[in-house]
Amino acid sequence: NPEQWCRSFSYFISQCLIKDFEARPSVTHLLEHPFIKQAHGKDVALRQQLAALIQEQQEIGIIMSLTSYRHERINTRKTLIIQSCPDDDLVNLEFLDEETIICHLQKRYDELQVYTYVGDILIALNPFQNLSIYSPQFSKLYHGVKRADNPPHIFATADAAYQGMVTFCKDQCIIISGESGAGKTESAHLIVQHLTFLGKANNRSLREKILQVNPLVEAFGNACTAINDNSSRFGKYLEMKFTPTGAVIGAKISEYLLEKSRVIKQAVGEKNFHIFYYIYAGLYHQNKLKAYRLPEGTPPRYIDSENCKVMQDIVSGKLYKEQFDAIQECFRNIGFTEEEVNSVYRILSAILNTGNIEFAAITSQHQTDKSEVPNSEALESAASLLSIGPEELQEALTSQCVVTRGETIIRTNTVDKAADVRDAMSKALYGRLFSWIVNRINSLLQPDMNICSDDLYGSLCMNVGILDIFGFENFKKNSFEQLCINIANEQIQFYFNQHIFALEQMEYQSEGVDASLVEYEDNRPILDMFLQKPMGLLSLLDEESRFPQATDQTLVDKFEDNLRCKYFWIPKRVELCFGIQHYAGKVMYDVNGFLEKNRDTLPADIVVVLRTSENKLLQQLFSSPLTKTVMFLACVWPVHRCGVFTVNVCVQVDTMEMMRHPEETTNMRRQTVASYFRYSLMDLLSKMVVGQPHFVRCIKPNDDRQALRFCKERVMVQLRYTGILETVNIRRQGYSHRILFEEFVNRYYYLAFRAHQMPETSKENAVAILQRAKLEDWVLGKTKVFLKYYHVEQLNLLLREVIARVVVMQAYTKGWLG
Ligand code: AOV
Ligand code: MG
Repeated sequence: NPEQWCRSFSYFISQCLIKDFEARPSVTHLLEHPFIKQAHGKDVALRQQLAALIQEQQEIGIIMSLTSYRHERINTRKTLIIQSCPDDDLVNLEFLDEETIICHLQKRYDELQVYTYVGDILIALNPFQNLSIYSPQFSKLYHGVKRADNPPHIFATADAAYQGMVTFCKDQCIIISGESGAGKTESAHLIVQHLTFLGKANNRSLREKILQVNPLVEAFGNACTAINDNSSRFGKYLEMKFTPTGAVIGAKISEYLLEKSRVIKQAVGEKNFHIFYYIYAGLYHQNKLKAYRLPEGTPPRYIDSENCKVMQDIVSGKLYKEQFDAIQECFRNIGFTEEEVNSVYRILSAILNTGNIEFAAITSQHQTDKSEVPNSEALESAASLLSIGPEELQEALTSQCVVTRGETIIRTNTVDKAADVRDAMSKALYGRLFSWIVNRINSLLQPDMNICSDDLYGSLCMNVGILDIFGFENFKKNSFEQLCINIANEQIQFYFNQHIFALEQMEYQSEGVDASLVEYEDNRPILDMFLQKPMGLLSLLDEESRFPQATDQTLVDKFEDNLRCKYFWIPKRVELCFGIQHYAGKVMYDVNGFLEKNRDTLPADIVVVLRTSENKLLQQLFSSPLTKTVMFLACVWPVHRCGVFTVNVCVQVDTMEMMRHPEETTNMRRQTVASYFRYSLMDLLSKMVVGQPHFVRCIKPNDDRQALRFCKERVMVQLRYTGILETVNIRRQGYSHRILFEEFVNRYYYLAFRAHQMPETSKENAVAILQRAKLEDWVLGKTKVFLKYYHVEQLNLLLREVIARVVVMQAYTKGWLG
């Protein structure tokens, strides 16, 4: 298959010539190279031919892998619509105090310049209005060009990641941070949009599928909160998969910590997950409420939240209905079968009906703590939608089997307990349905194995990951969910600090380079307070959750006794409450319900009943743990070594526990939300550290969601806690790229030497290249060249130009261009 051959060829070349340049292979060496063997092991003649070709045409090989994706680009960049200017980058400002930076950002915001650079970091102010800068025309503009050629843009960040990936065959990740409502999710959409453009999916349907992943999962994972009408209630890491030449071939999402408690209860003025309204409105307008046994007239209790005119919106508004249609379209396009979608709707309707099940106490002479379901309509509807028996469901809700000393006894549930079991069932159903949808999307968007069938190619796909999590939250009342969300944000901030400040300083010191060290706010002590074992807050919470007699009060006492640091305090006058000094501000947490939320128990009886279902999807949800590749990650920090992050991997007894599913452990040492959360964070981190990071810092200019309103104080606070001011400093003084001499010469020797010259990978040759490229202000360390971000940009651009020239020349001599 010539197509495939060509790809492996070009990849092979890029591998041996770009990655390990220094070992210019001989023909015999090439023949034995594992890549060639793997790809063409049996066909000796082909291997020989290939090896000879590679020998002869090394340059073309590099060129193919570097520029074949962008041949047409060379001459097409003539239409600049807008000009960039020097103050696009805060680093260029003459005065660098807070006031100047703020005024500068304000001036830009007033002119609708919402993006600004701080060196290679992008600041994105939320415009709170639709801007006309995201059209395909703009995509074309931000396409393999130097950053300074265009005004700052989210597309430029996506482009930088893409170029980094194709040029150096290295995974990339884009980390978007900012508080709730700052624009992370919108930014993530725009990045995906631009990456699909750059990665020219050869078939349109793949492109559409990828573009519809976000809307689909967000319908299930986003909801209206007090701060944001489309607030992410889960963390999402979307990896877009590319071939080595940069064609998009698939995608994969990982989800983190869905806020399941929202299914059963929402704060005043907030709503349930979008999908419930979409489906209720959609079915209402299609006259199908009956078919899904949903109540007409009054909406189900779970979506009939206080202060939200739900029914009015559903009946008169078109919005929900249109969104329902859009979601159906997403399901269909991505490739869900009719049957699967129908099962999803049935489960969602069952959850809504489950919420309407009520319990009443039966008071007879002997028993007082027994409950029954007085009105069986909701119960029967739920059971029927779940394809289980209504009696069995009622039994499982109102009683529980307890095994003591080999004897099984049945205990009845009080009304309150029965309601808890009901809600636990709804949460479990929704949580597992969500994970199933994500897994299903992943299997539908796996890179097409027909295109890249051999192992060689399969292992080649490269990623650009995009992280969009729930932003920092501080409501009037903050609960366990906010705690988890805010810890996740602490972790991202820590990662940012590590990258921007800590690594930079360590590197300067070890390389003997003089650069004044920039002070920054290290949030590691706060993170330690949360995550340390065994005395961190999450560990203490877990320990307390294991005592059946524990109460929220004993939990607070435990915190108070054990957490002794300035970031934690217990206020005097408020009960069941504690305060945390987060990197982004003080937050008071209300401990009510912490233990229950952390235990997140689903009684075994419910699982047993749900497993009897005839619905295939439901069986799947409750039969085995959903596939989540569990890695054994202890609570560790990225450790910096030689310019790359490594993650210590070790096995802990505790993580073994996580692999089991709650219902499979009968004792109290089951998986808690906190332990799963800790594991998720480490899993996420381990994904992020393998890639080259790019940062987008979203900033919310005002709290009223108004366009063109720039609230100085609010922006100032965000700039301070995100460390933007320090970032400006370090980016101005610092050298964001530090490359080993060896790697540097291998990468850029084309700029100063002829291809066949094979220069020694020495410090002197590195200097020769730098001089030849006419760069200034770089610094030499003991083993590395220290470059500013714009040096690298300049070098890459030069490299691409040189290569483009060579390819055209070679192509002529080979007669390829006629
Ligand atoms: P978030 O993701 O950062 O919050 P969103 O991305 O959902 O915030 O943005 C909130 C709202 O701001 C959106 O619904 C848009 O109305 C508006 N917005 C943001 N960016 C843009 C843009 N580039 N152009 C136009 N409007 C924009 V949260 O998920 O709550 O942390 O948990
Ligand atoms: Mg969001």
